[in-house]
This record gives sequence, structure tokens and C-alpha cells, in this order.
Amino acid sequence: MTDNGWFQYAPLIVLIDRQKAGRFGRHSCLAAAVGLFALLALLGATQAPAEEETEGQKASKEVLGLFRPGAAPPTWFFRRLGKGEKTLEFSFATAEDKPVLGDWDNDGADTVGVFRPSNATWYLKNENSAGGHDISFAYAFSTDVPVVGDWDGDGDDTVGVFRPSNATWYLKNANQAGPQDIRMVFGLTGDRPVVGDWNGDGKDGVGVFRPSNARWYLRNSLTSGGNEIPSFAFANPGDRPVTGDWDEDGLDTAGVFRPGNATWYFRNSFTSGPADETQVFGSSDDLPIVGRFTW
Ligand SMILES: [Ca+2]
Ligand SMILES: [Ca+2]
Ligand SMILES: [Ca+2]
Ligand SMILES: [Ca+2]
Repeated sequence: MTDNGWFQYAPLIVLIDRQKAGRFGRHSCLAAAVGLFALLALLGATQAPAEEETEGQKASKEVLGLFRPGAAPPTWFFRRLGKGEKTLEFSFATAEDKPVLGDWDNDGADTVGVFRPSNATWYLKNENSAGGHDISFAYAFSTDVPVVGDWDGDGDDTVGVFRPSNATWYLKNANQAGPQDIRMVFGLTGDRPVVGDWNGDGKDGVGVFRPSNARWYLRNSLTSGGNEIPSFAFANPGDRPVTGDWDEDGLDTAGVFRPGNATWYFRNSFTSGPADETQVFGSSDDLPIVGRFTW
């Protein structure tokens, strides 16, 4: 390998994430100690594709998910945002279930779960694979809309619901039966609830997408009140809202899945305007979810 080879890999090194950068740093010390031969060997090793992350590490991009309740059996599909070639697919849950995705065990990987309206019971899995649930408990009412988030910033995601009848959120800090830890009024009957860390403080806030005017209303504080971020118009009334950090700047923002054309639309700022990015993935009856994990 020549000096030109080194410069060929220099941009790759810049792109390495923090965890990989730490590994590279240790290797660099070794290379300096044993000389050029070891350095060249290291540069060869950095050719390993960036996809090689172990389960539990935060992925570098959001994963788009779909729950297809009409499939027999109901099936989940996942694809990395911006990368269409690698899809994960498995069966779990029943046709009536409402999908959620969260890091229940605080290992850095989001995994699937569902809220089953008929018995108001949650079924959560710690692996993204076919098979039974790891956790189940009854919480909330059949008519509630399930949400999940890290309300207290401790790293694990826990359940909650938005109750349309009184526009009230009932959030828990543990995935178990029992009363809510947080009760707050926010939004209107008819709103579709969303969850995200809008301000990057490590705690999820709440929000709603209002189909009647296709506007978003977001709140950082888990207390009753109005939107803390000026509302903005994005997407169409019939779209299914999602949220995520599409551009990796540390802030979650708005997105939607549009059933009519099975296309996702992503917005990177809290302002009115068109999509910053789009991706075609899914079919019209799918229910969208977003999270972070590798496979
Ligand atoms: Ca996990
Ligand atoms: Ca938490
Ligand atoms: Ca926050
Ligand atoms: Ca962002």
C-alpha cells in the first residue's frame, strides 16, 4: 500500500462515529508503537463497512418501520432511512394491535411492542424477531391511543396514552401495571399524538398532528399547557404522523407516512414547508413507526 492509499481512506476516518473513533484511537497508538506495517494493516481494517454495528449500539440513522395488520400473520417490516437495500421482516402480534417501538431494556436498541385494545394490554419484545413477548401488563383504556417515550430521560422508553375524549396524556415511567406518573392536558380531541425530543435535552416531549389543518403543535414540558414551539404546517390531513432525528442533529422533527402513495415525507425544521427528504416504503394499510436499532 502506498501513501496514496492512506489518503484514500482519510475521508472514511472522518466519517467514523464516536464509538468507532474510540476504537481507531486505540489502534492508532498501537500503530505508532510498532511502525508503518501495523498502520497499513489498520487502514486495511477500516475498510470494514460502517453497517457492522453490534446490537445495542445506536444506529447512525433512523429505521423506518411498518406494521401490516392485514397480513396473515401480521408482519413487521423495517428499513434504514435512506438505504433501501436491507429490509428486516418478521411476524408478531395480532391484527387488532397498535404498534409501538422503544428501548424497553435500555440497551440502546429499540424493539417492537403493541397495545391491544380488546384487553387494554401491552405486549413488549426485547428482540426484533418473531416469537412471543417478553413483557405484558394491562394499562389504560381500549379507546386510548398508545405512545411511548423516555419521559424521565433515564434511557428506557416507557408507555403512555393520549385519551381523545378529554385530550389528556397519561404517561408511565415503568413498563408495568399501575397508575400513571404524569397526567397532562394537551391537544384536542381528534388530534394524532406524537412523541419526540424536540429540544435535545434527552427527555421526550409530546406533540400532536392536527388533521383538520395539517399543523403540528409541540410541547417540551410534560405538564398541561399549549404548544411551546410555534405551530407549523407540514404534510396532508390524511397522513400518518411519525417523528425522528432524520438529519442526525440531535433534534427529533416531524415526518409522515402517506398511505395513498406509500411514501414517507420528512421535515428537518419546526417550520412550515415541503419535505426535506422522501422515501417510498410500505403499502397503503401499513401503520408506520420509527426507531433505532441495527440488524
Ligand atoms: Ca432495547
Ligand atoms: Ca425513561
Ligand atoms: Ca426534550
Ligand atoms: Ca433532526
